[in-house]
Amino acid sequence: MNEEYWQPEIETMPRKELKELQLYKLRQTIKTAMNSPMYKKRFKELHITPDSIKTLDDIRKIPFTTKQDLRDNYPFGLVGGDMKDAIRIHSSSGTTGHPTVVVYSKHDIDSWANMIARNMYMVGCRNTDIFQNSSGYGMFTGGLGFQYGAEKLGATTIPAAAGNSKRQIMFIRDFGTTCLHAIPSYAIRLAEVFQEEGIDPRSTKLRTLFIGAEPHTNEQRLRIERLLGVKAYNSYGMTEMNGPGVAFECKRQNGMHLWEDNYIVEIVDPQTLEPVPDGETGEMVLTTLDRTMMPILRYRTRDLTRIIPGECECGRTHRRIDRIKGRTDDMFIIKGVNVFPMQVEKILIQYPGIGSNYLITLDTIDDNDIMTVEVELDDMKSDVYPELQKMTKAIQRSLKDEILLTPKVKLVKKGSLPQSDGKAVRVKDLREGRM
Ligand code: DLL
Repeated sequence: MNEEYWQPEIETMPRKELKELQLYKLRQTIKTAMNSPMYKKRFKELHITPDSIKTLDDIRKIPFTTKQDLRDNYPFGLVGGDMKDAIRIHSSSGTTGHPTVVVYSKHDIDSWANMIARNMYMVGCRNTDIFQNSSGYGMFTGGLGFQYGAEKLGATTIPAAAGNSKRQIMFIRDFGTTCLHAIPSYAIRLAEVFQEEGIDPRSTKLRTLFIGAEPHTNEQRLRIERLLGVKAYNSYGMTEMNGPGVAFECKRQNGMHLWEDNYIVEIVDPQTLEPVPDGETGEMVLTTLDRTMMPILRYRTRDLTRIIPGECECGRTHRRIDRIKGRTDDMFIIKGVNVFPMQVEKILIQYPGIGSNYLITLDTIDDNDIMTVEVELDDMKSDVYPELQKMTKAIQRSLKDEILLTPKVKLVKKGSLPQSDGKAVRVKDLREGRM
């Protein structure tokens, strides 16, 4: 396999130099963070300054940052740059109460776009390629994130946005799309529509897929590759860390290179929060190194993964993380939307006559991911049919407003859902290939 690099000096930087670069950037990052209301207070209490960081291991003197910290300091409490330099805000779905907000300067947007261009180049995309993005545009980072990255690469971009599969296929055929960004569940849906329309995806120019934003197994990836006749590369990221682009597979498709010039990665035991050795699974903790507006230090991602030990044949020196194996909290992702069971609960309790026992079932039917919310009724209500129907519809609408997708809602008799003695099991995931 011939290797070409977007930024050879950075991508293949000897590890010793890479660590020196990280140390330098970490100190800069602390300097910026010290101007933010949240970190200013925190660092003062703990006497942390750039000078307290003498080696990379000293990062452990810095406390973790959590999603709760971002919510408590909503919206701009982590901003360390000057707001007059802010040019964009993104926010993440899947939070109850305040969303998680990230603010970007021009530098931050450029740096993020460069990282995505680096990823696309790594798997063979060039400025002659035609890139189509089936991600939702707007506050979700998969839209504009990839858009700016693909433009930076110089590809011709088609910001098709989410949904309307027949139109996606029309664009793929008419515009000669060669590479596509899709969440894995949507890639499967698209393959199904190709089949329904009687079109062989292999008759198009589509060859490369970037898939991410939700967990998927290697079997699902192989299925996507087989159905669409493409190579599908895993792409990891999260809003708090910019969005997509944080880690990406190279042509070896054996783990995702995490860009260590822009992030420090730690894997910790989720219970003790102590580091685990390379190769062992734990919770990933990330620190931004190249953000001038809103740095985040030691962010607990809640994602479980491991560092893949050893060097990659591609020659890149940035370490690889394994496919995400799960989360340490109860968040689940369906059709690319992040959902916490608490969000569902919050809606259900607003309805009189509804009991407190509920169950969310996730299933794949005809290659489509479906979410069903079953909730127990209080005794009296259960036989007034028109009223029940009205309430089902109303709950469905409120859930849609809260979680941005429409689940099936079933009101069931009191006592008919499983009861648990310990921690209630709120989510049953029956989707194909779930771990
Ligand atoms: O999903 C950013 C993104 C967009 C990544 C497009 C890749 C492609 P959030 O909505 O903030 O951001 O969700 C972040 O999604 O903590 C993981 O749990 C999950 N996730 C993201 N990428 C992957 C992946 C975007 N490749 C959360 N495999 C993260 C498994 C993923 N899970």
